[in-house]
Amino acid sequence: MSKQRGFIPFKQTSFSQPEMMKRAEALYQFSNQRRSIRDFSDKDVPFEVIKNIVLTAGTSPSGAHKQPWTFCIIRSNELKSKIKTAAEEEEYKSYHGRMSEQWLEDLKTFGTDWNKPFIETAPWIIVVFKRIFEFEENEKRPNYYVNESVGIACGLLINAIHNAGLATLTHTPSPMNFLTEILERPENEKPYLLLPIGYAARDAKVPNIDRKTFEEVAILFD
Ligand code: IYR
Repeated sequence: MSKQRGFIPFKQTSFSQPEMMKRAEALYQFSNQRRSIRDFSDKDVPFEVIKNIVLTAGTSPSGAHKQPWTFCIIRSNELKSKIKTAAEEEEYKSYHGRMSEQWLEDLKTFGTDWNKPFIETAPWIIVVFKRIFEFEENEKRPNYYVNESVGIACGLLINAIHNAGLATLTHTPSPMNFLTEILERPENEKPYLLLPIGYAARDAKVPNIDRKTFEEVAILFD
């Protein structure tokens, strides 16, 4: 049984209305500059920055506050090389038979293929694992809303990376059980997302695409 620790007072950080409006608009404008990047520079990024990014992701809400995530933070060239080789092997099969014609057509906009050089070029890779259950005193204990919790944590992670002036990509090699083996994760963890982190290459290009408008994504029930 987990220990109950009662309740403590909460003090909201709040702002005047003009300040609130300025902050909300500024965060939107800044977030709207984020792009998924596939061409990375090999310029290094201090570990302290990566640590704070991961700590930010860990502020995510989660089902019953189980915090069902593990962030594998990888700088080792040997591991990155193993991961790249294994990811490309799976991706090659995906691009040559496993993905539907429609899927391949939909990806043409992004110019992706089975080659994943960014796994080795970016100074850091984070592989996020979801913890589908916990072992406590040799017994299995459930986690709740694991996909939702880890998805939200990854959203915070991505915005924290952008906030630091760095670039990332949500890479989901499929299937990705090779990550369990290479990173020697226990059976209660399943790979969820791979994110290279670093500076965009000087000559990086991004697809010329738009975001949906407010009217396209929102319905106001006033
Ligand atoms: N995982 C593959 C394919 C891929 C799928 C989607 I949906 C994308 O938005 C982008 C790529 C890859 O990483 O190339």
